[in-house]
Amino acid sequence: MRSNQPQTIYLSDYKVPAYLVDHVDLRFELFEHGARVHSILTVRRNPQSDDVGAPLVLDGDRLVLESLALNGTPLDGDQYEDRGDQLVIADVPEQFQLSVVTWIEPQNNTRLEGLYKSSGMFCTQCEAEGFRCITFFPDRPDVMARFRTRIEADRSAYPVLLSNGNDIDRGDLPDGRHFVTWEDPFPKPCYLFALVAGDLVEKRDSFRTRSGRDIDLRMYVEPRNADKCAHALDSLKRAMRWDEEVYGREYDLDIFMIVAVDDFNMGAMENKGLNIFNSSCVLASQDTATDAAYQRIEAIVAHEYFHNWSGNRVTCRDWFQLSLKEGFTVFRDSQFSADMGSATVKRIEDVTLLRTAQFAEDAGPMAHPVRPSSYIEISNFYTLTIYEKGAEVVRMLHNLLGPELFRKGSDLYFERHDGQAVTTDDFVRAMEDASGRDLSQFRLWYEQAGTPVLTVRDEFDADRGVYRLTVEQTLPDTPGQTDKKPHHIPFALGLLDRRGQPLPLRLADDDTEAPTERMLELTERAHTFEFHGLAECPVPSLLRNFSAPVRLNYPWTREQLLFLMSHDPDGFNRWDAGQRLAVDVIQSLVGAPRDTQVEPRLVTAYRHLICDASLDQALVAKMLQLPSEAYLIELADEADVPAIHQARERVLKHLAISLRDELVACYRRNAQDSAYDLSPLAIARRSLRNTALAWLLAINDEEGRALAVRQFRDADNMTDRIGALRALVNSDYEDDRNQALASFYQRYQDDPQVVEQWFSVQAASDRAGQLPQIRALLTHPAFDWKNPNKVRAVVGAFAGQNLAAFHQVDGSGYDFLAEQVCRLDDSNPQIAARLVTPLTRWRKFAPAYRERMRAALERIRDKPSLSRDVYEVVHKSLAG
Ligand code: 0A1
Ligand code: ZN
Repeated sequence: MRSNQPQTIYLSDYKVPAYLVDHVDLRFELFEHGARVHSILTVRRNPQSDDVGAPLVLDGDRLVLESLALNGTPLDGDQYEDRGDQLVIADVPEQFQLSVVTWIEPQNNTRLEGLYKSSGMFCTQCEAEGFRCITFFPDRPDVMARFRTRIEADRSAYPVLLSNGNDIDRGDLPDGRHFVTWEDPFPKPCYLFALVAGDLVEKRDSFRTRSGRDIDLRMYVEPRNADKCAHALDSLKRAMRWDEEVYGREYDLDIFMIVAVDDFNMGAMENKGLNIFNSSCVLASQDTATDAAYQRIEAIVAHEYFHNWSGNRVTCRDWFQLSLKEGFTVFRDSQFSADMGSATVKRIEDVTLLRTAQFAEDAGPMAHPVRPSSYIEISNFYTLTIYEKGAEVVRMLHNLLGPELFRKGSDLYFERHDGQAVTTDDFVRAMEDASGRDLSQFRLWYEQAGTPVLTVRDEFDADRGVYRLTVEQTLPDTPGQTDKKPHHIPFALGLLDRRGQPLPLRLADDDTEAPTERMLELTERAHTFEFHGLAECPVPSLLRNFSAPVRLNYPWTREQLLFLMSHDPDGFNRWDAGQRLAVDVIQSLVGAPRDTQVEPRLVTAYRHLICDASLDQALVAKMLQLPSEAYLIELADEADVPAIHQARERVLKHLAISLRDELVACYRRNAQDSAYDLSPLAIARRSLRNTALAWLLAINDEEGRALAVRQFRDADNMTDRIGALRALVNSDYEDDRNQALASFYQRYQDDPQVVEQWFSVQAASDRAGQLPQIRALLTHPAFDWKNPNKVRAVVGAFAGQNLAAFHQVDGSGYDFLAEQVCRLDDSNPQIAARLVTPLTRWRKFAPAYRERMRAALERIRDKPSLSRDVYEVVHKSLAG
C-alpha cells in the first residue's frame, strides 16, 4: 500500500552484493497470536564488491524488530536505521555475526507471502521476495547461505515440523511444546527457504538412485487427503528416474518432501528438499481428479523436482534471469510429459497455450522479453513469456544443436555453474562452448519482446523441377522496443507430393541422399530456399512440430489443409492443418448473414475423424476440439466477441447436427468397458465420448441428454462425471442442469478441490455463468475470498473463459472485474494483479468494448493506496 509512485528496478543497475551471508541460524517460536523469529547471520564483506565501506543493508517487510546485536553486543537505536522496508547498519566489520529478533503475525497474513497459515497449518512461500516478510535479510538470489532451522511449537496442534535438508535434532519443551532442528548442507538463496508446521499425515515411499543411494520420499497432507497421495509419489519417482536417464542428474539430499496446502498463490514451489504444493496441483483420486488434473500433477511434481538442478543447485543471479530456471525447467518437464504419454498431444497442448495466451501477452501492453530489463514488482513477471516462451527458446536450442550436443551443453552448464547464481547468458555460453556453434544472434531471443511473424511465399518452376520457398520475418514493435533485428530461427519443414508421399528435400541438383525433413535456419530478414528434382508442385508442411514460437502465414487453400489433415507425417501439423481450416471457416462466418453456408468439407473431414477408428485416437481427440474463443479473439484485429462466439457456436451446432448419428456411435464405441487407467488411449477415449456428449447436448439431442444423465450418475471417475455435468450445464435442459449441479455439490461439498471445479464449470458456462449467477456464487457458503483457488475458479473462470458473458456491451462484466480486483488488492495483491489480465488486452477489442474496458482500468487505477502489483499492471496497460 503506498500513495507515492513505486520505483522501477533496472537490470542495468545490477551490482554484486556488498556482503555475503555464509550461514543462517534460525529459530522460530510459533504461537497462535504470532511468531518470533531469531536469526543469527554469519556475514562477511564480498571480496568481489568494489563498494568498500558500504553499509549493510537488509530487506524487511512488515516486520517488528525486537532486538539487534552485532557480535553479541546489542545495537543502540543510533547505530542502525529501520527504514520500514530496509534495515541499514552503517558501520560493520569485515566479518561478523548479526543477531536479529523479529515478530510477525502469520495468522493475519492474507497475502500468502512469507510465513502464513493455511487450514490451521503454518507454511511459507518465499519466492520471489517473501523471505523479507519473515526476517531482515539480503533478500536476493545471489546471496547463497547454509541454513539451520529450529522450529518450536505446540506438540499436539503441530506434531509435524518441517524445513529444508535433514532433521538433526528433536525434543520436548516445557508447556506441551516441542522442537525439531533441520540442517540443509547446500548453500541456497533465501527464496528457497521453507517451513511447515501442522497436524499432517505422512505418506512414505523410497527411491534408489542410480548410484545406489536410498532416498526417503515423504508426502504430508491433511488427514482427510491421505488417500490422494499415490499419484504424486509415483510421478515423483518417474521424474527422478527420468532426470537420471535423460539429463544424468541425481538427487542430492537423503530426504525429499512434498506438502499440500489449500491456500497458495501459485501452483507449487521448489524449496530445497521441501516442495510445497497447491492442493489442486498434487492431490488426486479417481473419484475427485480429472485426467487433465492427473496429467497436470505429474507435470508439476516433475517440474518442481527438476528445479533441484535447474534452479536450486544452479540458481538465478537476479530476478531478471528468472527464465534461466523457469524456461529451462518447463522445457524439461514438457520433454518428460512427452515421454510419459503422447508426445504429439503434449506438443499440441503446449502450443495451444502459447499461441492463445503467450502470443496475446506478447502483443499487449505487458509484453516483455524473456529476460526483462526492468520491472516494478517481480511477482508480476511469473508470466507465460518467462515460462512458456522461455521454454520455447530452450527448445529452439535443442532443435538447432540436436539432442546430443544439447545434452553436452546441459552437462557443461551444470558442471560449470554448480553452486552458483548465474545468468541466461551463462546458459547460452555453455551451449555455445559445448557445441562449437555461434549463438550470438540467437541471444536476441532473450532480449527482444514480441512474436516474430514469418510470411512464406512459394513458386514452382516446372521446367527446371525447382520449388522455391521464400521466408520473410518481421518483428512487431512492443512497449519500449522498435526496429528489431532478425532472429535466428529453426524452421522445420517437409514437402508432400499429391499422393501424400514425403519428397526428398534436395537443396542442390546433385543432392542425392536428401532427407525428407529438414531443420532450416533463418537468420536474415528474408531467405529463399530452392528444392531441386521435383516432378510436380509440392504441398509444403511448414514449421513442423512448431519448431519456433512464431506466427506463420502461408496461403494454404482449404483443399490443401484438408490434404495435410490426413497426410502430413508430422502429427502436430496434421492437427494444425485442421485448426487452420476450422479457424478459416469460423472467421468467414463472423458477422456474415445467417444463411451463409458452413463449409461442407469441414463436415466431411470431421466425419472421417470421428468414424475412422484406425486413426491415432489421442490425436483425433485433440483434432475434434474446435479452436477456442480465446484463440479466435487473439487472431482477430478488432475482436467482436459476441460475433465470434456466435460464429463458433454456429459451426459447432452445424457439425453436431450433420454428424449426429456418428457422434452417438462414437459415444457408444468409446463407452467405458474396463477399469479406469491413464494410458493415452484411455484418456483419448474419455475425451472423445465427452466431446460427443457436449456436441449432442449443444443441439438439445434427447438421446444425448439421456446418455449425459446416465453418465453423470454412473461414472466411476471425475473426468466422466464432470464431463457429463459440463455438458448438462451448457445445455438448454435447465432442470437437468440444476439437478446435476445440486447433486454434485451434495456429494463433494467436503472436498475443496472438487468444489473449485464445481464453481468453475458454472463460472465458465454462458448458461450458468451470467453476471447475476456469478454474483450469487460469490456469496455461496463455500466461496472464500482468502482462498486463491476459489477466486480463480469463479472470478478468473468468468473473465478468462466465459468470454461472451464477460464482454457485455454495457461494460457490466468489466465493472464487475474491476470491483473484485479492488476488493482483493488489499488482502492479496498478487492475485489481484493476475485478475486484471483480461482487461489489459483492451486495445484488441471493437471500439464499444474497448472504451468500457479502459474505463474499468481507470477505475482500478483511481483506487486509493493501490498495491505495487496492481499499480504496475494497470499503469502499463493504460500507457502509450
Ligand atoms: N518457482 C515456482 C513458482 C512460484 C513462483 C512464485 C510463487 O510465489 C509468488 C510461488 C511459486 C515454480 O516455478 O513452480
Ligand atoms: Zn518453476
